[in-house]
Amino acid sequence: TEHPLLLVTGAAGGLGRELVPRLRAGGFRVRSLDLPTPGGAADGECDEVLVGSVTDTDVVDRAVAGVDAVVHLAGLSKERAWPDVLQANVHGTWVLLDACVRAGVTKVVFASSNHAVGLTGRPEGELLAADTPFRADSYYGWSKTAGESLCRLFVDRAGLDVVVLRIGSCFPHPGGVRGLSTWMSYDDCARLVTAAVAPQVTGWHCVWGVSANTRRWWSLAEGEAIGYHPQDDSEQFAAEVFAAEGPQEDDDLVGGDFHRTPLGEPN
Ligand code: 15L
Repeated sequence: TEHPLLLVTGAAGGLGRELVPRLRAGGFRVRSLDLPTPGGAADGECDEVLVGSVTDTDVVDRAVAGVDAVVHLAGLSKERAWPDVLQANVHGTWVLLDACVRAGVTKVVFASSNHAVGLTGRPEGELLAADTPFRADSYYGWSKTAGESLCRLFVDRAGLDVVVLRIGSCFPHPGGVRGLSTWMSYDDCARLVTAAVAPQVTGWHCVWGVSANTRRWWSLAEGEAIGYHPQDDSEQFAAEVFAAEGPQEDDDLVGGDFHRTPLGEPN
């Protein structure tokens, strides 16, 4: 189609509401799915709006019908109690993938997180590959390893084409010293999703979701291989970050301080 139709789950979340207008400006039509969120996607901001849970098979079946690709952002985005993480992030991902198979939708982009490998040490003088082994730092991070692994099963057993994005810190600004390494601008996020949904990107891919930060720890090679060419660099914020925080680091791990929160306690 001339204007491919994307389902964006979690479209009313912090990332979704920044991503959706950029995707629409880039020529995509967007169907959104999210919980009834105050201030969520309003009429006119998406081409089609569906309200419901990604764990609700009936809603998800309607959501995936006829779309060219799915961008799966829905889920809890931080540490939460085990049953909630399991239901929203793990079961919700299964409901979605299973619905895609039954509907004949083959292309899925999965929003994973650096916290899937959050206990990995920060490298010096080298960049971590995008397929760095799982080393979750939290139930939240573990749920992303489970989601990645479930996606892989659906690639291998059901013929889906999945791009897993191990997203760093996708916010308006890097926020702190760690963010100078982990930041991904919203514009680069839209570039990455645009590259990932392209039909010629098939099979299994796992890439870092990060901008071209001077201080990044993560390889851009895997992203470049699918056509992601980031244009932003957190270095433009470095002076103000160091002025506010000083050069000292918090933790020596990719996932920063997530490992300091007791498992299952909201952070
Ligand atoms: C994440 O996975 C979270 O969703 C986000 O809120 C940030 O904490 C981000 O990681 C990060 O590591 O900065």
